[in-house]
Amino acid sequence: MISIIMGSDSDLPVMRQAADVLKELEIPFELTIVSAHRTPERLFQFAQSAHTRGIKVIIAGAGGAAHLPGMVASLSPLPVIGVPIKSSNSIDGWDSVLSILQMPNGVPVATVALNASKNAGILATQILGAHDNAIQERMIKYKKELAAGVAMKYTKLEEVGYEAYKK
Ligand code: RP5
Repeated sequence: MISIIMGSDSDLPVMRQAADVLKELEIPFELTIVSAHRTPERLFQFAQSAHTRGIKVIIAGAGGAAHLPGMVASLSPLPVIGVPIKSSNSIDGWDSVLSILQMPNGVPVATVALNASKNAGILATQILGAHDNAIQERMIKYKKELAAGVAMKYTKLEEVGYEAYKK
């Protein structure tokens, strides 16, 4: 089971992409709001108990002064994937990226690209797949589908030429 948490419901349009890919890959997940600044007690309660509830990986998204992933990583023994979000209080997205990325030694957060919660879902699945063959098989299939999608595009592009090519 994967846990997807975010600092605010305003993060949902980005964070739902993690949920969508986990659904596609048939990985069970929960999704909720935990705010580092507005609900600090809830953050502590969540982070200290997640591993006791069968959660294996935490995906945490936040924007601006994005302390949620790092604080969860400081309290939980689980791997934490951080999703920096360009949110309403973010200057340009770099604030979110650096807040999540620049963790001190001893407290890692696996940080994906800005707004890349889909990649967070895929990475979480790959972590589960490292010790679950059925899940790993799904990732192998997923990668084959990615390659097949690109093959269709370059075959068409080479066939019709760049001027006639339409997406
Ligand atoms: C962060 O502040 C949240 O993760 C969100 O990205 C941002 C803005 O929150 P709202 O003011 O929209 O609730 O803590």
